[in-house]
Amino acid sequence: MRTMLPLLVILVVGLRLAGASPPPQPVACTKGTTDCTVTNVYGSFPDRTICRAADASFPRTEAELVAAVAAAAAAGRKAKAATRHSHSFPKLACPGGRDGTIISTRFLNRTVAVDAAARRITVESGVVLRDLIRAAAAAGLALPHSPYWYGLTVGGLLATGAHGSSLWGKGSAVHEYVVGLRIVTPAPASQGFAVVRELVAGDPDLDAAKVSLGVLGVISQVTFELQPQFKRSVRFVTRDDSDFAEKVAVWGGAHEFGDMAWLPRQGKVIYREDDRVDVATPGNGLNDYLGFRAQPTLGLITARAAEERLERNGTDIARCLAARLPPSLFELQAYGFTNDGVFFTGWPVVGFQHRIQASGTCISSPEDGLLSSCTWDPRIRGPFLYNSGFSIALPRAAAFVADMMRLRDLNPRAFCDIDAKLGILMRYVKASSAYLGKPEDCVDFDVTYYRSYDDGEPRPHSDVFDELEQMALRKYGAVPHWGKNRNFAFDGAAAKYPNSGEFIKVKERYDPDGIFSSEWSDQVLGISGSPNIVDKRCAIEGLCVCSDDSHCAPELGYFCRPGKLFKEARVCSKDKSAAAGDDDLLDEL
Ligand SMILES: Cc1cc2nc3c(=O)[nH]c(=O)nc-3n(C[C@H](O)[C@H](O)C(O)COP(=O)(O)OP(=O)(O)OC[C@H]3O[C@@H](n4cnc5c(N)ncnc54)[C@H](O)[C@@H]3O)c2cc1C
Repeated sequence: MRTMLPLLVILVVGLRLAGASPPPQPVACTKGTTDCTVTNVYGSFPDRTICRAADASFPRTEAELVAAVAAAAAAGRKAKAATRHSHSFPKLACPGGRDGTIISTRFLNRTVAVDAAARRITVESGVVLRDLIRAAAAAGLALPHSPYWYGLTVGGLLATGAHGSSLWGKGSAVHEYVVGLRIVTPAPASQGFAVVRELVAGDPDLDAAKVSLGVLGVISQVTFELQPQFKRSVRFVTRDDSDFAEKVAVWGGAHEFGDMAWLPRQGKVIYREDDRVDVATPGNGLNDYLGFRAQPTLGLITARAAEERLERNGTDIARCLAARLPPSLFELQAYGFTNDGVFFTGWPVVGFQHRIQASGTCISSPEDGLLSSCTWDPRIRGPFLYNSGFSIALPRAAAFVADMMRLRDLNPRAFCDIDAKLGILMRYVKASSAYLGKPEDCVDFDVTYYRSYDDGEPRPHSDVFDELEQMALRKYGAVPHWGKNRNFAFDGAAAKYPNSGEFIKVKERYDPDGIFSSEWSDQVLGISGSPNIVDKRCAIEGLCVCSDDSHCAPELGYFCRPGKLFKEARVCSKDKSAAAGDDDLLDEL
């Protein structure tokens, strides 16, 4: 997720804060460890609820974890692993029902073993990515690929198939580097209600456990195969988007860690030229990505208030003018890269893998009483965002990009909000043997956009965003990122995975009573129910695709209409005759 808002940038770019106020704990209990709730890092799931559970446990050892799973299994109660920060947007972290038990991996956060000779590291599942890559580096080793944000836990990032960007070698998904794991699953009374299953490379069950949505049990430990420490050389180059569609097909082959960000309104693409270089290459560069640094909360609140005014009362021209600033200021600040950890003196930035691959200083800095925080901290009324991520098979990616550009050309100003959030990020992910991993080599499209704090409040040009996503999912067969997106994106998702049936078979063996299954996991795995929540204004919230005007906001002039380019799409479009015409008039100026 790449977030930053126009005024926010004016207020904060250039500031480096010592403190940060790490995000609040997602699990809260009113009486000790009973009567609990769990939410995500935004404090709000896509349906704006938080989840309830009867109790929570916080195991510190594998034995305590086994006891927690056994207690849930013996009582026939629903259970689910929850992590330190709970970054997934959908309701993955919720145990089923309202009387389940939350098993937090917060204190399962140790490095178990590092074998430098065998290039392997074993960590507990609650270890955050930051600590994994640092422990590897301390032994002269490197995790070759990872997500860009290092606040994710090993258990959570594996469960959702999280990735960086690469088509080289085994590719960018972290689960490709798993060579063993220990998972605690429910068991019959004769085995004490819980067992530890040890899976090693070559065991077909590993293809289920590596990307599991948390429905098989709780992973206790994971062993990764690493590589000798290496350096990368990074350079960002901005060019016009005239050859963007051709480039998307080849960029992942040209650069080991290459990615692309498209600024649709500006008609530009920011190409990341990022390659492995000899470890002797001079340079001690650091990636401290601006969007993942702590920001002054006052600035975040002010920026959000300004953005709300623009969204509600602003014109397209005003929104588009504001949207020009963030990309320019990020470029001016080298996106947060420095050549030596302090100063940026020019591209390329060369540095060790662990200093370049991921960042996230807003979770690392000392508590400062909420003077500053991560951009998305739910304790303040700051930026509030949707984050959609979907992957399209590489052979179809160029055609999708061409369609996106055609949609943009119909009304470029409708795309300004995407520019304001630093564009659509494209990353490469390789086909996986994991049953719920990517079925084909693909390009992952990641887009962040404005979310209202008010349930059902329409957003200007949301029809364009919705059409784009529906086109990706339906016309191009995109698969949604398990840890991102709004509900409608998961409709029929499991059927897009040729091996989802194999996954279900393993689930039935590991957890026949569905203790680790929830309403949400049953819906997205196609077991029962639908992820859609059909109600008034559900399409405005992304909880459904509209099939009736009431799913939009007809009283405010938003009606359910076909897409402008992808006619099969159904989106909430503003009826210009019903709406005030100010925008149109001003746009002519
Ligand atoms: C700021 C930000 C940046 C991001 N950057 C990227 C990125 O670069 N690339 C990318 O692919 N994704 C990215 N994501 C999305 C992210 O990958 C997923 O949301 C994610 O992996 C969540 O990790 P988590 O540790 O917070 O797990 P959670 O969201 O807390 O949990 C996810 C699922 O994993 C299960 N789980 C957790 N631990 C265990 C365990 N020990 N055993 C069994 N199941 C378990 C949970 O029950 C739940 O079902 C980003 C998200 C945010 C908010």
